Amino acid sequence: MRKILCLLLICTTLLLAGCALSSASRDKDFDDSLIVVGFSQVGSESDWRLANTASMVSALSEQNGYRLLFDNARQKQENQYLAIRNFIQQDVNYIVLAPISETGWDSVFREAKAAGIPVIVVDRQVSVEDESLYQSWVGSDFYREGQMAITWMEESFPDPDAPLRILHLQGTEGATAQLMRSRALEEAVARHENWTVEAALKGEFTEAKGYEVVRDFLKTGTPFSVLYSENDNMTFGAMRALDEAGISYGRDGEVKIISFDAVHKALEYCLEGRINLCVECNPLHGPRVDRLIKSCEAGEEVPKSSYVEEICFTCDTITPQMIGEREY
Ligand code: GYE
Repeated sequence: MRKILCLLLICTTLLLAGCALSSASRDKDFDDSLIVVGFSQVGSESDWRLANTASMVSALSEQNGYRLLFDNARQKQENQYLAIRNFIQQDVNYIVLAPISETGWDSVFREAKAAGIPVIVVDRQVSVEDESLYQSWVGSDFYREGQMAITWMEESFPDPDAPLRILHLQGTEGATAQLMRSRALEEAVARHENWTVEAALKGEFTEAKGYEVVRDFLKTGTPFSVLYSENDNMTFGAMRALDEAGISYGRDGEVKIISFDAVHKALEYCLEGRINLCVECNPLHGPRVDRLIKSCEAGEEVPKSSYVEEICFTCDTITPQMIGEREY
C-alpha cells in the first residue's frame, strides 16, 4: 500500500511539474497567428550593420505579423551555429541568417531542413553543397560594387605609365563582401601593369582594427596613393591613422580614398572632400525579407537569389540633397 501511495505521489508531482514547464515555456502574450522568425545577425561591427539590424527589426515587427527572436553573433560563426540550433529547438517558423562567412553551413542547414524550417539568407552569401538547403538569398552584388570602384580608378588614373600604388584594407576574411570586393581589385591589378598593391591589411570591417593596421603600416614608410577600403568604418579608422601620421588625403590630398557602404557619415566626409569615392551597399533588407517570408506563407515561388540596385558617389558630384534623401 505504501508503495502504491508513493508511486501515486511521484506521478502527481511529475504531472504538476509538466504543467508548470509547459506554461512557463509558453509566453503569456504569445499570439498564435504571429510568424515566429529566428534571426542570426553577424554582430554590430559597423554602421552598415546597425542600419541593417534596425531595418530587420522594424520590418519583422508584431504589427507586421511577426514574433522575432534576435541573436547577435558578435562576429563569431560558432555563435551563429548555437543560435540556429536554438531556433530549431524553439521550433520557429523561419530562420533568417546573415552569415559571417560563406562556408561551414551544410550541417546546421541540414538540421534545419530535417526540422522542416525554411532558411532565408540575407546580405552575404553561403556556399553549400546542396542549394535546396536554403530557400532564398537577398543581398548586394559585391563584385559589381568592386567593379564600380575600379571604373572610377581607371578614369581617375588613366596614364598607363604612371605607377599607381594601392593600399588594400580588407574586411572579415571569407565574407562575400570581402571576397568579391577583393576579387575586383585583384583582377584589375593583374590587368594594369602600372598598378601594385603595396599591402593587403586585414581590418575585420571595424574602425578599431582599421586604425590599428593602417597605423602600423604607415610606420614602414611605404608610399601609396590610393586607399581601397572595403567598408566605411575601417576607412574612418584609417583616416585617423593618416591624420596622426600627417599624411593628407581626399580631393586635394596625397592619398585618394575609396570606401564601401556609403553610410551617412562617409557621405558627409565625401561632401567635405575627405573621401573621394563612396560605393553604396544597401543595408535595408528588412522589407525584402518580409516580402520573401510573406510569399512563402502564401505558397508562392520565391527567387533563389535577388540583388539590390546600388550606385556610387564622388566628392566632385555629391550634394547635400543627395545625402538628405537617404535613409541610412
Ligand atoms: O560592407 C560592412 C559590414 O556584409 C555588406 O558587413 C556587409 C558588410 C558591410 O560589416 O560594413
